[in-house]
Amino acid sequence: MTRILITSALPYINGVKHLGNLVGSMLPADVYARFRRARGDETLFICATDEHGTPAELAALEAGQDVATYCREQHAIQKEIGKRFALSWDFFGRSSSVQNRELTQHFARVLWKRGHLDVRTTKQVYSHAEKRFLPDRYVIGSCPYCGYERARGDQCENCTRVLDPTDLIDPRSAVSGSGEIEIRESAHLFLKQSEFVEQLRAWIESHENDWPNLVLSIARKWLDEGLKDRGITRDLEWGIPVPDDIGDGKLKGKVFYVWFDAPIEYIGATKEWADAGGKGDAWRGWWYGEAAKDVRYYEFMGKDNIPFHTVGFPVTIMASGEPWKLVDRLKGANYINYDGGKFSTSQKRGVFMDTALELLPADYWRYYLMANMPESSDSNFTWEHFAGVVNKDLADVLGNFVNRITKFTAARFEGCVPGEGSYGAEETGLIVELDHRVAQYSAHLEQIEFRKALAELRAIWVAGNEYLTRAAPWTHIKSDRAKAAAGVRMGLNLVHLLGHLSWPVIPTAARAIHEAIQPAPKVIPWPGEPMAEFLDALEAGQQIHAPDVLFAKVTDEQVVEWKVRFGGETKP
Ligand code: B3M
Ligand code: ZN
Repeated sequence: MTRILITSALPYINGVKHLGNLVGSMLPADVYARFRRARGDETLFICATDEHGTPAELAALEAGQDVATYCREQHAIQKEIGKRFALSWDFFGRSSSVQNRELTQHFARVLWKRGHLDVRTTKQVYSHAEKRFLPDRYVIGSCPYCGYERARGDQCENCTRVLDPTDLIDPRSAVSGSGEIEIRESAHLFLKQSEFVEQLRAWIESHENDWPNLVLSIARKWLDEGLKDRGITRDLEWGIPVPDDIGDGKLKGKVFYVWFDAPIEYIGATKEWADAGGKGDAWRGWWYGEAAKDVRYYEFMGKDNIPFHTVGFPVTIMASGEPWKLVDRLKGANYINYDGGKFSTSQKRGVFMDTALELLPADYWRYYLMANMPESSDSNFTWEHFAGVVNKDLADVLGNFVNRITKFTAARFEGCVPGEGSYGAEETGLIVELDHRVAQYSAHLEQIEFRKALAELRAIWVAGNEYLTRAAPWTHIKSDRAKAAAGVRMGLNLVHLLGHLSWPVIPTAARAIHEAIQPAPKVIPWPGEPMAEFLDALEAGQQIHAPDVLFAKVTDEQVVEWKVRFGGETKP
């Protein structure tokens, strides 16, 4: 039996994440984790806040807090919101944990001892306005490759190339806007990535059949452009300190670069999980050597994070010479735009996880986002589109179906599964269709093809609804009670099936749907096949109940109100 290890890119600590962040990493990882658990696979789903780096320091400054306090509070806030979005992390750790500090320092020591790190004197941007070094993303300027004018010093958002602040044309401070900046010399540790090009290429090509094109093309582009050695330390106060035994005494007071320690936190958070649960060495069993041989490791992230996961982190692992697990399947997402522009944390543009939940429960968002996940290209959020999808798929199809059949059962069959009548050609046809569709849905989920999977899930809801319209038990009840009863029995079995199949995507509603029929276990398992058996499994005479309205429609007034409140390109 393979065990399934799942990590989602670690949300940055500087504030609540927007829906674009959610759909790129945490949400698809959650749907996949739930699917795997439903299928009975031993699954570990790990996430954490990414707490180091300049943005954390500056966000704390802005909030008037010391960084440690700021991070502790923000971690608790993100954890709470994740729970409310039904993100089923086994553990939600912190990259500032002791566990991560020890592991990061361990990797650095091993890399140093093995000769894969160098101390080099570098030129850093020092800002007089801020009286501090301004590393990576807090220097902005024009991208030397594509000309994008607001490229950050760590990476150009437009062409995804990784940059150094000194590569930027016309650099200025992103904090103050001040161009009064000076280049100063500072010693830093460099990871000699260039030594690993061949090994990396072989590893990446070994995945040419099981990684999405988006991931492969970004990884290859990086290698083809020639891999530069990478600075892995920074002149910051907040971060994991470089231990004294590294760097021949030239690195006093420096910390590791956030992108060096953040991926290591995938392992660190697994150790946090084990420590918190008194599980001893169990964390190693997911990551290291022989013990982890049966683990399949899946990573989920937005496309801007792909280089760090196909090159940066793998080089750290390869250079260690230790048998840590490398990723098996890597799912990268494109961007979702907010009404014609970008979602943006710094500009507070778009809908954020906390405000989304003020408007509607998590399942509305989960379904909409997964059904429109930016998989093969960027996608665009508009309020009209959102309202249309919710009203049609969730309210008219799924909600209406469950409502019609359970209400009718309550009114005409004393709220019990009727035993009379038998399935005929209509039911047999439906069973054949569902055998096919459920297998497809499952295959798409397994392949992490979410849009296809969700289209199939929707088609299954529609098939149930259409069956009920054809079977029309409300018509037959007048003349042929047995025929009506068979239709109702199938309808209730379908409700039960939808509770199972919908659980990975809309867990709260799926539970309510399932519980209309019978109590649901914590993990609602994948339905047994074949469908003929599953769809005739409910006992005659068993009591059911009609749930309250599952999904309310989004009204035109709400669309106008939300457009005014959240802004966007299109006018209300
Ligand atoms: N914190 C995502 C970001 O803010 C970044 C992911 C780290 S994954 C190890 O771009
Ligand atoms: Zn660029």
